[in-house]
Amino acid sequence: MRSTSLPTLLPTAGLVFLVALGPAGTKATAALPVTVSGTVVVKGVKTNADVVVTLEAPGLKTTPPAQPLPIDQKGFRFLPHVTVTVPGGSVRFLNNDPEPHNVYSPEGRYNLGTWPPQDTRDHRFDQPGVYSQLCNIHPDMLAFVVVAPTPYFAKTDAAGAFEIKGVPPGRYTLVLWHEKKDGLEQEVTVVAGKPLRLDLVLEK
Ligand SMILES: [Cu+2]
Repeated sequence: MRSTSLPTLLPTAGLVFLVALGPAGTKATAALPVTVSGTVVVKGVKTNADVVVTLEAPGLKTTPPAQPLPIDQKGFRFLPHVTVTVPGGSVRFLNNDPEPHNVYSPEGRYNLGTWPPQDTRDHRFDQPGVYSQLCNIHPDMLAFVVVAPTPYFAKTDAAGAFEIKGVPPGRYTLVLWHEKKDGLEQEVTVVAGKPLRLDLVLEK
């Protein structure tokens, strides 16, 4: 009733009133993205870090980063241990050690060869998936590149905390990945104007 009579009588005041308090105001915020955050506790491992959290739904568009994401080879380790990107995204391996390193991936079916200190190699990932990164000179070296089919992803810190900003309202499958766990899938609904907080446990 109000929405039909007010604009007729008081066009300007009516409009302001509706945007601020009325149903029109609710509509205006409906498309506003939401922050999805929370924690993941990973049972039976030393740290809650390096869990990849994704919010997946059919038809989500992804844009690869303009620059390759760096993975350092330093102290005979890959740093970071887990890297997340989207299809079309590249990584750049930098040998920061005094000896040669190699990179190969069984899942990716590539071997980038062996290269000397301070040299780099790039690799682009076109398909979603999890790709282990290994060095055939140093069998203890291991890293993962997770190629997510969604722009809405995060990686937990040592406390298990994660935050995904800018999620449009809607229904998603929340997917957790951890290198030593089976993972977890859960349906979640993101509601406009309501930041979503999730406290999750990875048991097995
Ligand atoms: Cu190596």
